[in-house]
Amino acid sequence: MSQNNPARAELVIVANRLPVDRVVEPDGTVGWRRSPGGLVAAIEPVMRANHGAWIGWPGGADAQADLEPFVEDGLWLVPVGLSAREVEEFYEGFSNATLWPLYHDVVATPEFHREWWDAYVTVNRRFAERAAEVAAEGATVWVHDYQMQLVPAMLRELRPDLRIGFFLHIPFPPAELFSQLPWRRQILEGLLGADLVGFQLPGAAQNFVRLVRQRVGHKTHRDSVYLPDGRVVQAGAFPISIDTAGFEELAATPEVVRRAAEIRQQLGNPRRILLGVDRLDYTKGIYARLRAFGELLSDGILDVEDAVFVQVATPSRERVDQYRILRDDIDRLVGRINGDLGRIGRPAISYLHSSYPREEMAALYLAADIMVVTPLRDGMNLVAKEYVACRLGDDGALVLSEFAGAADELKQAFLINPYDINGMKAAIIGAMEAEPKDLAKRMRAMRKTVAEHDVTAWADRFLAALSADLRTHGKTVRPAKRS
Ligand code: ADQ
Repeated sequence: MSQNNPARAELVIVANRLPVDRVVEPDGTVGWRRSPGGLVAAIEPVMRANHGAWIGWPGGADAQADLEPFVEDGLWLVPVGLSAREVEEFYEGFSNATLWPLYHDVVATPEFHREWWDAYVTVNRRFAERAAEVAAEGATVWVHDYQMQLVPAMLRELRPDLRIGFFLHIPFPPAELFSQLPWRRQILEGLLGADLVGFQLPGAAQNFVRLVRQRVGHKTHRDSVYLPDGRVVQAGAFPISIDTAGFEELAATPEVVRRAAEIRQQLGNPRRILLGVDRLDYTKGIYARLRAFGELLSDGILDVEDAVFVQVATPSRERVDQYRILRDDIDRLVGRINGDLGRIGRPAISYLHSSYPREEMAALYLAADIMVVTPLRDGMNLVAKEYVACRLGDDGALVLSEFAGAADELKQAFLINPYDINGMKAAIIGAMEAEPKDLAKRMRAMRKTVAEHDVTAWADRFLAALSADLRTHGKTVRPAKRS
C-alpha cells in the first residue's frame, strides 16, 4: 500500500499508539519492535481475520518521520507522526495532565490550558483524516481511548458511510467532575460521532448518557441517544479482559514453575510473598499500599522473616511533573521502610522498576501468595485478572480495590477501600490467615470468570454490537478465528 494509492481496509483500528515501537539502529536504519500489550493481543486476531489496518503514533517526536504505511509481521500499520511540541501539548499535556486525572476522580489536579486543547484538536483531526483515507467503503472503524475522543465526529463528517465504534479504556467520570472541563461539550459531541460508545462499566455509560442529555440536550432513553438527524448512538459496558488461555498455558510450563520457585528462593524463602505490579502512576495507589505494609511491620503484626513485598513499578510518563513527584515520594518511602525495618539480606520491600517478558510476569504471579491491587480509581486493571488466570492450583489470594473496574467481576477477592489504610491492613492479614479451603473457593470462582470472559470474547462482543444495526450497512465484521 502506498500513501498516494491506498488499498482500503474493511476494519480500521485507531489508537494513540501503534502496536510497535520505532527503533533507530546504530547504523541509522529504522526498524520496528513489537510492543507487548493487551490491546494488540485482543485485536490482532480480529485484525488478521478482516485484513485490518492499525493507525497510531509510532513514538518519538518527529512529525516529518518516515510515515509510509507498512506491513509488520502480517499487520498493516499506518503511522501518524507527532512533532515535539505536539508530544508535549497533546500527549503529555491534554491527554495525560488534563484528561487522565480528570477521568480518575481528580486524584491529581487536572490542568486546563487552551494551547493544549488546540493541540488535541489538531492531532485528533490528523488521525481522523488518516482513518478516512485508509477505510474502505462502508468499513468499520474502531477508535480507542481518551486521547482520541474527537476522532469519531471528525471522521463521520469526512466519511458518513463508515460504521464507527469507540471504546474508552479508562473510567468515564460523573457529571459533577466532567463538568469542570472547559471543552466538555466538544468532547461529548466528538464521542457522539460514533454509532457505539463502549465503556468498562455500566456506570460509566450512564454518566455519559446523562451528560449528553444535560450538556448537549439530546433525547436519551436508557443507553440510547437520539440525535436530531435521526441517528441513534448506543452506549454500553464492555468490560475488557486478558488472554486467559495464554496465561494459563504459561503458568503450566515447567520453566515458569521452576522460575517461580527460584524467585521464592532468591527472596529468602519467606513464609509469604506479597506482590504489586503497576505502571508507576498516582492512580494505582502504590504509596498507600506500601505504607499499609510498612505499618504492619512496624506494628509488629508482621516480621520481615514472615513476609516480603515485591513491588514492580514500571516508570511511565516521566516527563509529566506529577509522575516525577510520585516516583520520588515512593523511592523515599521504600528507602525509609527498608532502612527502618529491613535486616541484612532481608529487605521488607523488593522494589523493581524493570519491564518483564510475559514469562517472568507469570512466574511472579505464581510465586506470589497475595496479590495486592489497590488503585484509587482504575478503568479495569488487567493485573488482577492475570494473577487469577495464573493460579492453576486455586491457591493464592487477591486483595483488590473496590474502585478498580475488575472488582465488578472479581467479587470473591478481598475487596478494600484504598483510602482506608486500616481496612487495607486488615484485608492483607485476613488474606494471609484465610483457610486454604476458603481461598480455593474464592479463586475457583474468579478463575471461572476470567476463563469465560477473555479478551477475544470482549473484542467479538464489541464488534458484534457495533455491526448489530445493519439498516444502513450491508457488512459485518468477521469474528476472530479461535485457535
Ligand atoms: P493500565 O493503566 O496500563 O491500562 P492495567 O490494566 O493493569 O493498567 O494493564 C497493565 C498491563 O501492563 C498488564 O497487562 C501488565 O501485565 C502489564 N505490565 C505492568 N507492569 C509490567 C512490567 N513491569 N513488565 C511487563 N508488563 C507489565 C489501562 C487502564 C486499565 C485497563 C487497561 C485495559 O488504566 O484500567 O484495564 O487500560 O483497558
